[in-house]
Amino acid sequence: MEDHRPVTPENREDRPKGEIPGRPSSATPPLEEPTEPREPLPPKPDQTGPEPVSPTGRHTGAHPTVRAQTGARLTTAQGLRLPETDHSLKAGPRGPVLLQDHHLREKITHFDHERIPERVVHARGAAAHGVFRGYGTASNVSRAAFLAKDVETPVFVRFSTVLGSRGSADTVRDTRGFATKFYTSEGVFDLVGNNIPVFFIQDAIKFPDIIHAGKPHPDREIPQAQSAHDTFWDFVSLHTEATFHTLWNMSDRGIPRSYRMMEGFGVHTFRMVDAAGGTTLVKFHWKPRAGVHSLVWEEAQLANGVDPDFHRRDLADAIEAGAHPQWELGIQTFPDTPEQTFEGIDLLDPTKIVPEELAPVQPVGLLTLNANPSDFFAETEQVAFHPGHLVPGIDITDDALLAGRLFSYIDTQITRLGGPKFGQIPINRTHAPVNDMLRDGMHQQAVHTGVAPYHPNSLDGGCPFLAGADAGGYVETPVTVPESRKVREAPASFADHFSQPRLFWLSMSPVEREHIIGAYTFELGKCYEQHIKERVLRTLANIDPVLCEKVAEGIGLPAPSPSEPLTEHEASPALSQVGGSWPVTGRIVGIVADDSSDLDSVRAVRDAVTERGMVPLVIAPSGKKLGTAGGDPVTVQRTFAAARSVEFDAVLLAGTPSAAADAVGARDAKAGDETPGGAAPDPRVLLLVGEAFRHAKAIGGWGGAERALEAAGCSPSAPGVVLGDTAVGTLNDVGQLLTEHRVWDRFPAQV
Ligand code: HDE
Repeated sequence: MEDHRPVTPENREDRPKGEIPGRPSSATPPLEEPTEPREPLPPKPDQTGPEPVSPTGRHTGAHPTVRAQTGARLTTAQGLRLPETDHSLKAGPRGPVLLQDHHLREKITHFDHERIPERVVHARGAAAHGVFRGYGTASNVSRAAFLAKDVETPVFVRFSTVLGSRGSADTVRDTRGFATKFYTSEGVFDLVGNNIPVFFIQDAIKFPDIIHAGKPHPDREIPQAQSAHDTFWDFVSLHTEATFHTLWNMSDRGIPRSYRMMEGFGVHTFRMVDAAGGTTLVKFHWKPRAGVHSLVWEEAQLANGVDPDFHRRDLADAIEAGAHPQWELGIQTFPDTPEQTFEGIDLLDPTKIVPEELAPVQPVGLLTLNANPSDFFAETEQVAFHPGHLVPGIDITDDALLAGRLFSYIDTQITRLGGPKFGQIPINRTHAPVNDMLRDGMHQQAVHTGVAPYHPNSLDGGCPFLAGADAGGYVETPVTVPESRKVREAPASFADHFSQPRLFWLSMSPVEREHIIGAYTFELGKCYEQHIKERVLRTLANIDPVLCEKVAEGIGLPAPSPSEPLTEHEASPALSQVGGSWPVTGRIVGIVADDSSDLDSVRAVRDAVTERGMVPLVIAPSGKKLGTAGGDPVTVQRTFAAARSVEFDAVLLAGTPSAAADAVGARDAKAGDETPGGAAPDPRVLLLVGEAFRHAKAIGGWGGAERALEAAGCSPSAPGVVLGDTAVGTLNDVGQLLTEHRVWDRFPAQV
């Protein structure tokens, strides 16, 4: 039976983070192949589909618990028990393989077809199950049942990068998808959003263009999962409505610290409908309880190599450890006027935000992710989102970007999931009763009854009956469509491509501006074509002259002057990630120690980290427990060889029993890569501490740790370096620093 206990101080030592319960780990003896048959693990409660019974009591034919594994014995797909699976059927041990071997043919044929096309965008992702609880605060604007007070709705959320292929790395500079499937009592509602509130384009017809430009070059198929190449910058500098989204990508938002620490946005304006038919325009926001935090660029690049699954692992580990990530769903509301503008901002333009200071985000419910998928393919890969999966109380607007999406998402599943029946795949099944008149097709799972899948009919007693609004039916809002001519045009206000990028730039703190400058300088430094770099600089000049000058300096080109007047703005503090204080739950604290360390203090600080809801990882020269000679040995989670700074939000250097003794990492010279002469800090510890310092992470130490700090090139008097008298005292200060995510003062502010 799988061990789903949350990790606690009591059991943590036996279950180091990242190790899968029930599988061999460093703490459990290696498993030999078992000899007794055992029932497979039971399904998690959320692995079963909804009861497939229609309101009239008829069975729809779908099995609610189609499970791959039942019984303890190996079978064919037809349920025939098998005595052997390691050898093909042959005419003698050295003879030819016989074609009659059904098991061989079935096994290989199935294997040959195991892969399905990856998503054309958002191919790489990670997902989790959870629950959404409505606050009831939206009930005055929407009749949606799942938003009502204390209604709990199961959800499945998939996070993703956009450009990379399925096997690409997590911490690339890119937009992140944030797609939520709500299995509501009224049918599935999909909120298919991103972590950036605006989009590159205003009309879906341009989607193939931006994606072709962002994907690898068609000749060599490089670079993978990057925007740092000529075709991307060629397109976004020619197509300046992409300027704002690109600026968000170049900001810290393009490299989130964790999926758990991202905002989410519905991007388009939606229309909510209340019980009386009244309408309100809204924009959706997800606000992470853990705060909005990012990596720094060097850290992101290192993580891509050291741990390409950085975000995927972080999400799964946090959920397994019981640190369930949470977001509040919020809405900005706007009167549904014929102009569909708010404070002069066109609400149908998906390249524009409405600053939160003008329209505050009102919380309407809480999302908690509390279970990892148990089958990546069946759930994370096969989940199919669609912005047109709506419920009564939520309707669309005439946003031309959204209109194209309403077509695309169903169309793409037909290729990706092999036909129109993807709604019957367990992860996609609605939890509401289904009584459609869709019949047949590839992969039909349901066995229908009745003879009249058409309307009107008399042979099936007129069933299924239609549902008006009073019976929970989805009735489109009867909005007035303005009288007009057929044109291929956009409204005049859509031509403003620079005022909001400028608002964003002016709202950034100095350190965030430095990061933006660094990002453009890096990306353009990867381009080959000079005229493309010059064109990008011309767009930057229209955002801000300082931004343009600094990037121009970095790539060695002259800075052009703006071609449009620079607009004036009040800063929007909600756009900045710096400032504020956030919970430290789930943050990873590395504790560097070795056998010469004061192990009582190591135990004390490790337990104190856990008590504060953070995750301690002891880092030592080898995987051998520390202090085996006496007392309670300390389990090691990371060796010096396997640990890299990117994994830790803060690093603690354990002292020696005597403050005068050698610093952490000091050990006698033994062999190989160890520093000759002994008692010198290990170079891998120095690298770890030096990187943590460069990446503005909190660093603490006690009992002689200053020697290692100095050797790593970080001054003990620098901001965010804590030298404490005791281990727990040091942790208290480091924990305080962690609430601000990074030691921002350590970055030189020049703009
Ligand atoms: Fe998507 N998008 N998109 N998109 N999108 C897809 O659907 C598309 C857009 C978003 O985790 C595809 O099932 C068009 C905006 C997410 O499974 C595809 C346009 C936003 C995901 C598709 C857009 C998104 C997708 C690929 C321009 C934020 C991943 C596979 C009109 C509001 C969902 C699939 C998941 C996936 C089309 C623009 C978010 C091809 C045509 C704007 C989070 O249908």
